[in-house]
Amino acid sequence: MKISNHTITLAVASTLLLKSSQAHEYEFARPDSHAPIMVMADHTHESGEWMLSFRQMQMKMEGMRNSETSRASQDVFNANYTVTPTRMTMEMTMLGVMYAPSDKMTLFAMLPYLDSSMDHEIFGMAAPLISLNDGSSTFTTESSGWGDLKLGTLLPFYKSAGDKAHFGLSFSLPSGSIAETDLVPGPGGRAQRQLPAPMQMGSGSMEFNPSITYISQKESWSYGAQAKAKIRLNTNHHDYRLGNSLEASGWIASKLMDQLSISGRIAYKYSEKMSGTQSDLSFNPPFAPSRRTVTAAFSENYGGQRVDAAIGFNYFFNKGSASGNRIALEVVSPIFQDLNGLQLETKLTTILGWQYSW
Ligand SMILES: [Cu+2]
Repeated sequence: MKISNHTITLAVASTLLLKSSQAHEYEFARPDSHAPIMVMADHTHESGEWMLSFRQMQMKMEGMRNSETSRASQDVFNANYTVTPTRMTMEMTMLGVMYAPSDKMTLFAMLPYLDSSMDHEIFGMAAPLISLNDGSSTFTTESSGWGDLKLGTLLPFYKSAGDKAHFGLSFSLPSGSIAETDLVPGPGGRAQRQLPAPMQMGSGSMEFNPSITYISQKESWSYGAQAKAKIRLNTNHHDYRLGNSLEASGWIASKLMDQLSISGRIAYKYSEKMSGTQSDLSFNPPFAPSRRTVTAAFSENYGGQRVDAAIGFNYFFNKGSASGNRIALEVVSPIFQDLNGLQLETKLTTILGWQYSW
């Protein structure tokens, strides 16, 4: 029996045709077409589409750490600091808008509102000297306000069946205050004093944020990865510049139902030390010239590296009057922290988000 070349060609061609018609086409209308909610600039839109988003994030930090080891307040006092942070909570509300003037470009803007609180402990012998009047050796500072406005564009550069990739280019403008003060104990007693950088609303610097994102969608699951950098372009008017950072994140998501997906994500973040000096804060108290003020006043106590693990859920309203709405939740926990100098350890971060596109 003889099979002609034509028959083979036909057979191969029809197999390929069948395969390609079964190959997954990228679908926007499913819960995992957006990354886990903590990932920003993760998706692009089609020409003429708008999206509004609202994220509510709570980040908790507690206890001090040097490198990979937890440290007690006494260890911080032994390192000659007069005050140590013991706990910090940051609540952030992030408003976002996206618009695609064409399939080749999505524009976005994001503006955070921050509400932070930091608890401190004072070195026992110094407490009476920097006068808390009530004799207490702890105090809390608070600050809140709008943060830095971010404006950017997302540029898709690759699309093939269920796979997509885009570049992100954005700038963060120093719109957030870096002059936040609160009642802080110090030489001469409790007074309104400049708060350290982690309690400020913005970085005070112009920032350039490039990113690259890749997403692959299968029939009932998907995965994605994003790398991004934060490059601080100038020293702010308080004479310091927060360190540049680099972050890589990878996730996998599975559709549990048409409307609901579950995700797992791992992220690695590296940040440099601060450069410059927060001169309002980093001095040696006159009553004890060998001692330093608070850890967060000194540049060497900034930066480090961290690995986070996260679990998340995305819910997409795909029918009815709520169609186009999305809600999402992600809970993030560090699994590795290697911090420069002495800094607060990050604990749990939770983020709840709502998105609506039309
Ligand atoms: Cu969007």
